[in-house]
Amino acid sequence: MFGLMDGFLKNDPVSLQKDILDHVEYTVGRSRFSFDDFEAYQALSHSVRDRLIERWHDTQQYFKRKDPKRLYYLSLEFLMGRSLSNSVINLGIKDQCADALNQLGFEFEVLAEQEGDAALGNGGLARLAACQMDSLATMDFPAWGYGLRYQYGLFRQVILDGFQHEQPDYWLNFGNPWEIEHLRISYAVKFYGTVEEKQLDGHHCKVWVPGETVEAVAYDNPIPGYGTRNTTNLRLWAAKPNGHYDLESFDTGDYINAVINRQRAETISSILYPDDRSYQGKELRLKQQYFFVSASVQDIIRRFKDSHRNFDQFPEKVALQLNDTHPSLAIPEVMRILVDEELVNWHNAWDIVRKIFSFTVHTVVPGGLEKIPVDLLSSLLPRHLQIIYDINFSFVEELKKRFGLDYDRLSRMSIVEEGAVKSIRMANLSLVCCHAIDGVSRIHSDILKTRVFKDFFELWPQKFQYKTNGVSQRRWIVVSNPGLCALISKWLGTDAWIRDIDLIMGLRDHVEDAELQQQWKMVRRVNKIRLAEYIEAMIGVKISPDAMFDVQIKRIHEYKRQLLNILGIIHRYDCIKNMNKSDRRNVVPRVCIIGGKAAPGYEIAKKIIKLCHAVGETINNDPDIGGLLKLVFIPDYNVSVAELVIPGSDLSQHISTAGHEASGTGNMKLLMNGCLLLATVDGSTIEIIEEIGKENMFLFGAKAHEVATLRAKGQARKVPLQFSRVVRKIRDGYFGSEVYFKSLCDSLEGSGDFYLLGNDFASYLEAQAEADKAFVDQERWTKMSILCTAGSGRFSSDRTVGEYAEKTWRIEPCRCPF
Ligand code: 26W
Repeated sequence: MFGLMDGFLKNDPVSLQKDILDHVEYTVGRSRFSFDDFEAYQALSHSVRDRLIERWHDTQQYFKRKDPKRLYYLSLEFLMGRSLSNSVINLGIKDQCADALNQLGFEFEVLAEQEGDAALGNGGLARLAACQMDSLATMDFPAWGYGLRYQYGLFRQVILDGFQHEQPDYWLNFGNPWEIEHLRISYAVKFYGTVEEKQLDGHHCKVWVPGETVEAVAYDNPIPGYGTRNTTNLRLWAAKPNGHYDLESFDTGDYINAVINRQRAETISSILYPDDRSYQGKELRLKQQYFFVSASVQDIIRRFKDSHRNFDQFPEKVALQLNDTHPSLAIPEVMRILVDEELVNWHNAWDIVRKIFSFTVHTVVPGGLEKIPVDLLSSLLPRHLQIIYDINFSFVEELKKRFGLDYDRLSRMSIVEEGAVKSIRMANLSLVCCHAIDGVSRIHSDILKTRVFKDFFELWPQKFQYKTNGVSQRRWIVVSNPGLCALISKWLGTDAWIRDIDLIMGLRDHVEDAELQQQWKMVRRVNKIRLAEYIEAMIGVKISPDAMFDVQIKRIHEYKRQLLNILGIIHRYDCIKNMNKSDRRNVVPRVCIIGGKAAPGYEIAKKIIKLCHAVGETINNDPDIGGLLKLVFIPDYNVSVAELVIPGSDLSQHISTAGHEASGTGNMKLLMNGCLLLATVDGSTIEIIEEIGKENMFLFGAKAHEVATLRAKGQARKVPLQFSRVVRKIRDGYFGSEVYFKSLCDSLEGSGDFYLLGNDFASYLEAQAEADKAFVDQERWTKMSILCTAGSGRFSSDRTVGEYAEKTWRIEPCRCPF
């Protein structure tokens, strides 16, 4: 092994340089005297990977020896983004790497840009999983993540003539140095077939005879903690054809087709579903869910059995967290393995299941709750359907005892939904079988308790908890905003806040210090210039860093109301056009930045993207407007684009119709970076208000408790004149494409406007005017910005994960010695 000493790889620049050159030659296969940026990136990554593997092994050995209770985090999606910068920072070797590269004539930042994103997720839920993995490792928790190794991540968004087009993201094309392929760690996952009754060792057993078997192969992605040797694991499964050949299928003589059929197994892990709205009831999606869940559960049980003789201690050693209901087939899978294969009796197995599972809900929209058609389940997973029916039978009996024959209630709460399409309600299954159900913010939890899962809350109030989401300050300050990171450490006199986020409050003591304010502004300006350069390079629009950068970056959804933002911009444009010269001097120049992907089948979201471009086209090319207003759409918004946009933003919008955003995590990232928020009183924003005070943000709009009444009013709702005027402009074709935009306009007027844009428009404009006023006074703005960062401590995923560890998972840190 390269640069080895005392069993550890050395981290000084000279040793690193030698390792990099060795990897150029032996791994990349290039001459050490001639290689380009990408090859240097590959060699550097492999040198970092070696160090990760070393720590990974030590950590797993240590866990094995100590045998602590472990957490397994099951998620169908992880949005990891890039790994290089994060890894070298968490390993504490960034400066040494930079030095080593400098002497070779390379620049670390340039190499870091060579890496593509690992985009194995859609949005908030998936990035939350990534931040929580970082916190789990940093806080020394014995935790592993489990997921799917999609060959195609979330589609790339390409904009042509203002329309979104989706291109496949074949992210493994250029290799992936951050994973370790373990061809020998694999499990058979079964599908289809029948269930037979048999006598086995004197037990009456159900035996599932599958119709198809697919192999799950492990790919491990080391997750290094910061300031610790602990390096945990994200194990992703890839589907491969099973090695056991059914001779019959080859006997037909059609050898070619037999092989091709088997090869189809790989489609299971080939593509991430890009819809973050509703459950589609597609067979492939169900196969993906079961595939990753079954391999993970088999792996977990195998590991437990390595050091335990029976399952008595299982609940003291294992906690399983379900990231939404997507992995909830893990519940019947654990039952099946325990009862059918390990011959644990049903009662004991059920006792175990009820103690080990917990789940988190990430949506408020009932349409987002998964339902699996019974027909589909009975053909794909016949044994699991039986198990679910058995669980439901006992549950319904329990309900009858408690509530009597209240059939309405019984049918609402049943795991099985009768109706045109008989289905399994995955949320109800999870509610029945988990010991804890978490919302992702306080208001979200209240909505779950009083509306979405009201019946279950009445039955089991103690199961309902909430853990407000958080984000990792390592990724969202240290990696993405090194300038601000250095400034924070300088003024706090320590960098300990990177592990202990509460210290960041200490910035409040310096908020009046003119020197800090000056330095704060400088750092922010450098970030704005970097962002301006990126925007010019990407879409050719020149913007001035003197303007206020106002951003809205998130998936495109009606409830997130990007449309409200665009209507506000049209209104602003109109106002400027109607101003005389002297009034224009008082206008605060703005650059409005919108970024986000629309689900491929979500027509209205796609129209919103087109409208954004059409409006931008008009405004940006209007010489009469000059530098006072620009609207740009940043294409292909993803984690690494976020890392660039967030540090360079002055104002950010989180303007969902109150009661619709379960939590929101973008608001936390922007807050940490000193970006002010313009927001509705929704999701985690409510808790942000408690931390930084409403005087340091711009709030507007109807409150969650008013929404139902407002909706009921329908056309009787007051809508300001400015709103109708702006919609009229779109209808009249001022921005072109009037036929295409008609349905968008219709959704805002008449009996439509479900998301209350018209109702909130006046107060939205007022909040925007307040933001303008605050920006004019740069000293005040800078102080508010500092107070945002200072007040962001509660929104670290370290806090979230700490709460889960204590209240839900009941796990303790297990710190591997250096
Ligand atoms: C089955 C289709 C589907 C797929 C994904 C439905 C719903 C989803 C996710 C739950 C959508 C999602 O990412 N939700 C977001 O989760 C974040 C993390 O908790 C929250 O901050 C956001 O408010 C929530 O929209």
